[in-house]
Amino acid sequence: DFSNLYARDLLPAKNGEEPTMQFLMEVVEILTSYIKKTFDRTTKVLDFHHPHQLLEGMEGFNLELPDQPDSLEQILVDCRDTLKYGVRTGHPRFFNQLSTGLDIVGLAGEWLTSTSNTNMFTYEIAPVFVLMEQLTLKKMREIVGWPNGEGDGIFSPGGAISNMYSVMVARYKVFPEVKTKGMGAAPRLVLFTSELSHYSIKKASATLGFGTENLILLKTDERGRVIPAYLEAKIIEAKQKGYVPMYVNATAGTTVYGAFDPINDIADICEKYKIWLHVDAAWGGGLLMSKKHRYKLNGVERGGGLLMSKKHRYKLNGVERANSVTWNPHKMMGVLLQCSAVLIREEGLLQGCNSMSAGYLFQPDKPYDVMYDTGDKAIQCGRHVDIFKFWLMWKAKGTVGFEHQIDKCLDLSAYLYEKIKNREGFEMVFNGEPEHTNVCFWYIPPSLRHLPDGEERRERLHKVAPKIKAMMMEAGTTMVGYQPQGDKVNFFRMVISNPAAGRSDIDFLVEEIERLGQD
Ligand code: ABU
Repeated sequence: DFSNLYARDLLPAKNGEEPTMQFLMEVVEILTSYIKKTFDRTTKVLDFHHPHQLLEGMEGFNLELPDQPDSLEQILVDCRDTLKYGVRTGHPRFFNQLSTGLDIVGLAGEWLTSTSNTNMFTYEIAPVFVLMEQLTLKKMREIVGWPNGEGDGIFSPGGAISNMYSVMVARYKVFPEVKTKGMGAAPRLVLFTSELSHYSIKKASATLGFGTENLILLKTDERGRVIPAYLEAKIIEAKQKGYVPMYVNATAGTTVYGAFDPINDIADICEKYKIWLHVDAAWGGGLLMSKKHRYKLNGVERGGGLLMSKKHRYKLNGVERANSVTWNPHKMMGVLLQCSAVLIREEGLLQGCNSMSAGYLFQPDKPYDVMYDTGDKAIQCGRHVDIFKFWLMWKAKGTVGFEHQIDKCLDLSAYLYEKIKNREGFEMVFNGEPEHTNVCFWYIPPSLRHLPDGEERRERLHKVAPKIKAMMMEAGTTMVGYQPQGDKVNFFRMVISNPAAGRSDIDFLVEEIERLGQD
């Protein structure tokens, strides 16, 4: 009975050990029951309520903060209800986001991380985690293809921040004086990225003082990939205007289409004009773990072995030529949120760019090698331990386990593509097999199927995906994203990164869209 017990009765209170253990056992019961339900296909993905309903308070669950302490009984109700009214992002039928899944070993890592409640800024207070981070970053750089995994990097609070780091470091490389004198010390700098790249590149341009007008958006082909000749033309145009082209972002796996920009062609241009090449592989980086999906060999035999053509265009071919790479294990690798790395090929730039040498934290005369005090490379001071769950998952699966997991997701997206490409009522947004797990399509309800192409059809079709999605959320059966893009009206974007998903879940999604999409 927790009705007469309060937080003040738990450890470190005198005689607090027993109530603490009982309370935590109850919490574990809540957690394990949630986990079991998450993987049970007969449970809903979500129990949707509008914000005003949750704010008004559900039975026994009130979001308002009290002046006086609630009993532990109420706290346990709050724990249960918080999960109950949330979304089960690990459910095999949750396809709404790029980050999905509920890895059990990762979860154990996250619990232990919270229990240790420490900060990544110094070796002094996070010795094991700092070493795990260094070793894991090195392994990731090896997989990118940098010799001996040399270089630098840091885990950051998400892909947008990782991308921002890349822009900062690129600027520091060419105009280090901006750190002390500000942007007035540099000429007019311009950056380049695809019109379909993640909006974080635009955000970084604004936040870091370049201005969004100095970010040149590049045209893409029918599959959403940068057209290299267009990039080169834009670089020449910028130079003719007296601007300094400084940074090119190539995306490996765009957010909506899952497109891979041709990295080798872009790298050739960057080398020619001496421009920093960043590869935003936040979404596509996971494919680096897959032999099948990262490379394409050109089949030219040399010295008895197969050599990969430097020029070959295939997904991540050429990524090793980048100066920096963003890679989010919390997406395709199914690591629990958050887990995002920025990798930098040249050592020393991160430290040079961001260090402020705060004397109270980064004392040079500590009793250990202070190069392990990695916190001054960050733009944050306090930094969450994102590494442990990832390191633990890697230990538990091995590299080969991640490879299987990723290959399975790509197989499932191929299955979905084959299933709907010629199915009545479905229309693909672009032709051809998806490069990543993104499958983009319209569902055409029966009443629109015979309407001729034109404004009326477009207007009506634009409303279909939001309407089906709203019904899906109300029913709580599955979740998938939608959006307009360019001149294309709202379409569904199916993405598969959830290791729990199987063919039956893909079948379910398709049938659910058909069921809800009847006129
Ligand atoms: N950082 C991009 C995530 C977008 C998505 O999950 O759909």
